[in-house]
Amino acid sequence: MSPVVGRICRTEDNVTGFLCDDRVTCIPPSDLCNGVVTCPKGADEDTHMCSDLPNNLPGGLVFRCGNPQFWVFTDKKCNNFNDCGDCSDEIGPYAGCAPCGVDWWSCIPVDFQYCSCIPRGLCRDGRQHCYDWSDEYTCPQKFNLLD
Ligand SMILES: [Ca+2]
Ligand SMILES: [Ca+2]
Repeated sequence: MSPVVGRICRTEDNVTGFLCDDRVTCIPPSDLCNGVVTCPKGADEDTHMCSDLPNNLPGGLVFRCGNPQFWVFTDKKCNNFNDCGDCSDEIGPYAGCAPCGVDWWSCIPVDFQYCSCIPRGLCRDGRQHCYDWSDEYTCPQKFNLLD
């Protein structure tokens, strides 16, 4: 039996995950094949599965970037970080991400690291993080949100 059949589950954080051999433990996809044993019996570091990435991974855990040569684990999609390198995991119809959450400010970032949201902690810190400077002039400081 293929080691990747019937491996899709839901983690405690409600993301699609990988089911360990104990059929109980559900781990985030990005814990797979990272050289660190996460499953009780080490199924997340299975030699065969990890030998030909991402082809031997359960398909439901892989997101193909705009450039199909690149891919990310599905828990890296819509996390506001530019994991694909071209932001295709954060912006556009294939990613299908929700708007920025409350801890994030929506703008076009100057940092390559982000795509369409920056952490609110970067607002009003005296440094430009949005092309339109809205992080310094428009974004309310976090403690003002409840005013
Ligand atoms: Ca991402
Ligand atoms: Ca800033």
